[in-house]
Amino acid sequence: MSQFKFSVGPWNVHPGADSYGPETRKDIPIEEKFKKFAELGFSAVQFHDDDAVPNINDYTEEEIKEKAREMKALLDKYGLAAEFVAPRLWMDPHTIDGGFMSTRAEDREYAMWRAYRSIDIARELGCDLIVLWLAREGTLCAESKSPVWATKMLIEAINKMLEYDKTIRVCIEPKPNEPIDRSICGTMGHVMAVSAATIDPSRVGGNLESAHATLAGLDPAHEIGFALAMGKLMTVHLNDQNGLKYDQDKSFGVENLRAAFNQVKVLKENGYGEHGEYVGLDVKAMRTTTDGDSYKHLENSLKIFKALEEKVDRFDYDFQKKCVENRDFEGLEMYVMELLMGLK
Ligand code: XLS
Ligand code: MG
Repeated sequence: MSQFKFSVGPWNVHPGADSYGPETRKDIPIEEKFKKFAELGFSAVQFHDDDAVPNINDYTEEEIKEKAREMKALLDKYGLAAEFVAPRLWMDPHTIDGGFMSTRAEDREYAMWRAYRSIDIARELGCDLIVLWLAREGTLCAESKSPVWATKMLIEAINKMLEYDKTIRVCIEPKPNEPIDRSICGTMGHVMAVSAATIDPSRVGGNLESAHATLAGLDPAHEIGFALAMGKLMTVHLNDQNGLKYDQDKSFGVENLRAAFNQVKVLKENGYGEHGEYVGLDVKAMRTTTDGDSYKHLENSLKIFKALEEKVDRFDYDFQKKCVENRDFEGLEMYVMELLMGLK
């Protein structure tokens, strides 16, 4: 039995299209996904603004709130909560050159419109958390915008959100690249600095995604630990990644088992979840996965996470202490490997 509550987004179950090929699976209606998420033991659903209110541009602010209330009723039907709402600032024509730091004022205004609607939707869904994955916030051409100006535009946008709703919390999900070439806020360290620069740092934190930390050449558990040390880890996106290439959103633990073990360990050791935080997944099935296995990557990720919880529960902290005192890190490392391989 896990000590954690888990969340997942509807985009984690998808028809398999990628940049180089069409869909390979049937699309699944969101209500069917909610039913299965509840059956798999998830407690909450992550949303983009237009997951909750499709075709969001076509509606007035009041109509958007009404449609969000309809989505809330659907969540209630399956006993699911909403964890967060994320403005999807990477698909609309207004976000071709980013949102908050677009070089066009009308596009920056559009990004704020989506950010404010995300807050409205979050409130109707009963949650107080906004996630900003800054997909296109940066440059494709380095000289197209000043990194100083762009960073200040991000802080200004977050300040406007904090003023729009006096208790909403804003959580940046850092990623160093893709689809952008040079990201403005690529690691948890950047997120903590941006948080400190806002009008209310207590309401601005981070969402650490395992694959994004790996793409930055950093250790996910250390990125998690850094945010925990600052008291600003608002959620996580656990998954895995095979080296420095495109974002793979692989099932949790399937590539880097020891790194996954240490992510679970740092969460457990530091009381993550005690203030209602969820363990969020951001995983995608392989394109080759068949319709019948559309949820298997979610099941696998949960199973691996829970198995690693048991490994952490069995971790011999006395042995660790002795190894550290004797500077026997070879012995400690081998103990961890034996624990993970089931030899201990
Ligand atoms: C990227 C983001 C993305 C969601 C949330 O990893 O998590 O998957 O769209 O914005
Ligand atoms: Mg993510």
